[in-house]
Amino acid sequence: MLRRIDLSGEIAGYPVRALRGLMPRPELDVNAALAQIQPLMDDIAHRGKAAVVEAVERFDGVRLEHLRVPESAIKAAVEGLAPELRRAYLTSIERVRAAHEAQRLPDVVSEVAPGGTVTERYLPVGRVGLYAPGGLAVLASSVIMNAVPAQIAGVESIALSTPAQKTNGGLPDQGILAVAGLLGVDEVYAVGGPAAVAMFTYGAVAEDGTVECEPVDMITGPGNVYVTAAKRAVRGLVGTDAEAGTTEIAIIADAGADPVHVAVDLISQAEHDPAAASVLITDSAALADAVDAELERRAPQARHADRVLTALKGEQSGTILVADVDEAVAVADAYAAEHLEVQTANAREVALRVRNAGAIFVGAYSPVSLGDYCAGSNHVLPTGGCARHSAGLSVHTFLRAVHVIDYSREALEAVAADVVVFAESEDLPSHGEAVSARFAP
Ligand code: HSO
Ligand code: ZN
Repeated sequence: MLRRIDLSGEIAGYPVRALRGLMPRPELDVNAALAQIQPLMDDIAHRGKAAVVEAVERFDGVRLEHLRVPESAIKAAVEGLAPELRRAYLTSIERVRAAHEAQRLPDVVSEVAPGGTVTERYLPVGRVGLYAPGGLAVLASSVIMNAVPAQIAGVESIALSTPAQKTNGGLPDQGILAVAGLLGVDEVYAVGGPAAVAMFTYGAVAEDGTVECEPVDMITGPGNVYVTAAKRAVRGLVGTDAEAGTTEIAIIADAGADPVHVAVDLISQAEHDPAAASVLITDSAALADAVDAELERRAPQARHADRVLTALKGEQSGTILVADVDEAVAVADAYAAEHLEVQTANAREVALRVRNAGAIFVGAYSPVSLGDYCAGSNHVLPTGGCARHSAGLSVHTFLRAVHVIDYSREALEAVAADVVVFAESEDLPSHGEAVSARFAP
C-alpha cells in the first residue's frame, strides 16, 4: 500500500538539507494560488462588503444579506446540541484550557546595571480573526484550538469566520456555531476562504457606510492552499500564525510496535484529505510488511475509503526504511512532520531526541486523534516542514513581548561614553548628543 523508500544505512552520508530532499513531500505551489486569489483580495480591499458577498455567492453558493451570523443562531446551535456531543465539546474545551492556562508568561525584569532595568512585558494582541475551514470535513474542534489560547492570552476582541453552508440555510456549520457559543465567541461571520482573510485584513464596510466587520490585528487558523496564499498576501498588514495546511502524520516505529496501532493512526489522518500525508519511519521491514497488510485490510473499509486510499497511495505518503532508531530520528528531523508519533522501545527517551515536529505523541496510547480533540494540546500545527522554524498555536501566538526600558540618571551617565563612541562609529553623532547633552554643564 505505502511506497517504500529505503534509506537504511545511508543517513549518515547525507547532510540534513540533502536528506530533506529525499522525503516524500511534494512542493505546495502557494505562488500559483496567490496569483489566482490576488484579484479577489484587491476587490475586497476596495469594495468591502459588496465584494465579500459576491465572493461568498460565487464560492459557497449562498447570498448573504449580512456577513455576520445573528447571535440567535449561535444560541440555537448550543441549545440544539445532543447531550453526548455537548459533553465531548466541554471535555475538549476543559482540557485545552488546562494545558493552555499553564502557558501564560509573567513579565521578566532584568537589572542590566545598577539603576537600569529592561522589563519584558507580554501583551495580548488587541483584535484577532480566527479562521475555521469548511472543505471535506468541517472541524468544530479547530474553533476550540484557535479561540482558547486567544482568550487565555487576554485578546480583547475575537472574531471567527467560517464558510456559509448551503445545506444549513446559509448559516455556517451547526457544530462550529455551537462551539463558538460554548466558548462565548459571539462575533461570527459566514465567510470562507481567502475572502475571510481579506475581510479580516481590510474590514468590510457596506455601501451605506455600515461597518459589518472591523479589521483585525492578527489572523490565525488552518486552511487550504488558497487560505495559506491569502495569509501570505496580507502578512505585514496583519500578523499571521504558522502555515497549517493539509495534515501530515509521521510515525517512528520499531519491531516491537503494534502494526494495528500504526495502521489505524496512518489511516486516521489520511481521512482528512486525498492530499494528506501518512509516513512510516521504521528499522523493521517485518513491521513495514505487517502495517501494509493492516492498511490493505482496513483502508478499503473506512467510511471515506476513497480519500484514505488516495492519500495512502499518493507520492506524499510512504514507508522510509532506516537502519536503526538513530537514523529514524534523523529522518524525522529532516521531514519535520506536523504530527510525529513515536512507537518504539523507550518511546519517551526517543521522543525527547527529536528536534523538528509540530507535536510529538509518545508511545502506544497517545494517538494523534487524541490530540485532535481531547489531549489538551493544540491541533493547529505547522505543516509542510514549517515545524523546522515555527510552532503550533499556543497562548504565546497571541502575545507580543514589549521591552520597557527604565534607566536612572546615574545609570545613563555610567554608560554614556559607550553610546557616544558607538554612535560616532556609525556616523550618527546626534544619537550620541541625545545622551551627552543631558550631562552638559
Ligand atoms: N488533524 C487535524 C485536526 C483535526 N482532526 C480536527 C480532526 N479534527 C490537523 O491537526
Ligand atoms: Zn485530524
